[in-house]
Amino acid sequence: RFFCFNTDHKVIGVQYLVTFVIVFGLAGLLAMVVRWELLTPARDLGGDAYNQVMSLHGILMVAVAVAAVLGGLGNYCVPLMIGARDMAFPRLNALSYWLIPPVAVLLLTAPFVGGWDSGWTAYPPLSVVNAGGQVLFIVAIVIFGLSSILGGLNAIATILRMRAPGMTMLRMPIFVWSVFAASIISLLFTQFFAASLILVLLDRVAGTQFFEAAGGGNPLLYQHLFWFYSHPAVYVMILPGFGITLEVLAHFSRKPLFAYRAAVAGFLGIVVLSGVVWAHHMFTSGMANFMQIPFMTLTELISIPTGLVFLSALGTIWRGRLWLRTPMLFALAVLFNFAIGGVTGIYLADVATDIHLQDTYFVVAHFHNTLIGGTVFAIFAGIYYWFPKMTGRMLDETLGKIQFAIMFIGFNLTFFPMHMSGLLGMPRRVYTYSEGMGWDLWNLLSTIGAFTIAAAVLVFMINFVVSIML
Ligand code: CU1
Repeated sequence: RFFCFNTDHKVIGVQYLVTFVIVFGLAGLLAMVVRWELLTPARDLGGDAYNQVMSLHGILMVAVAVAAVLGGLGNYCVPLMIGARDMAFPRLNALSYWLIPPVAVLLLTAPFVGGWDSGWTAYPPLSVVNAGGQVLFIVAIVIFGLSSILGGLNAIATILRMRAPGMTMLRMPIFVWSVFAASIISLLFTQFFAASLILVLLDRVAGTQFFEAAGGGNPLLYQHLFWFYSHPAVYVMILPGFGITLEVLAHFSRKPLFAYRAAVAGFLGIVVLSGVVWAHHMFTSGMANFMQIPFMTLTELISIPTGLVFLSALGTIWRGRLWLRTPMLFALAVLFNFAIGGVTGIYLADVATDIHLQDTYFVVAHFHNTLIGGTVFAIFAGIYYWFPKMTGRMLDETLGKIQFAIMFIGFNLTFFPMHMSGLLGMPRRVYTYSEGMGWDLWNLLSTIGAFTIAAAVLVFMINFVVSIML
């Protein structure tokens, strides 16, 4: 059943989860290559190979973060949580999943036609003139975008129309609300990423000059279109992570969720604000100066709805009788890790500090704190929490705690030092770096940390196999 076109939401949820756990493993191996290269300033791979590895790591991880929770746990849990028999459009649901394997094939064959070296952001002019792998990347992302849009549409229709009698919107489990909020963003914003890449494709193959300054085009136009999707996309990645975290915190604190309505308002506030903050990625790119203060202010306003979510989380564990099982440990770690990612975000949203921090390792540290420390830790909380529901078996608790301990230490060992190397001015997206700048020690620690995370994921894989087999 799991290798065929199947319209059952549980089967599709498992298909998504298994697929993205594998993609996560692959993208993680690429991260090890990146960290190996950066262990010392010496040149191991060289610039071309490094850029391709870094680009592939970026886009695969973005895909994992966008689709693993929504497609996997969202598909599996949402119909069960609202008392629906299945998703609103079961065949569309299966289609959304089966659009993913071609995406994987395109991305993984790209290295054989020269790869692409423009990162997951694919900025022109580089993305218009580089090797042919870029074309495969563009086609892959357009297909992946279609899958996201259809998935978002399906989830929204399901949540609005398929609830059992008596399941009003404000009685829905908080995870369902988080899927609903993220799906609105998927449905509305994904098209802009696809559109920006199709314009790049036209510039490459049809002779248009959308991004060619000599022909009257403007490369900055791409960045506006791209970030108009890609900032909201970070909330597609984190909102369902928040949803899982709140579910798990409530369960293992043995209390109902605190300030449920505030958390819902927080999710919806994030959806609204997500569409008006994109230019915070462009403070140093030559955008008009008068746009800086409004975008800074709007971005910093995001702290308010995010603060509501944290209020709900902290109020839930406050005076709870905490039961520190593996899912709970991961959920508590989400709060710790994401708090760091949130606070460092303020310095990046602030024009004056961002001018210094832009394109340094501080940025890399910031978004890995939110996306690994937040989303990936939440995915593990969700997998440990719902695995028994899916399989009828528990994941091993001892191995789970070992995985958690190794991963929490490894994660912070990897990304805390990146704040330091970033503050010292180390640029991101480089395969080598100057000696004598004080960057060596921090890079050594980051690399040790990265391999520690890999060890933790290995423990998870062992736990998964052992728990399924025995
Ligand atoms: Cu952003």
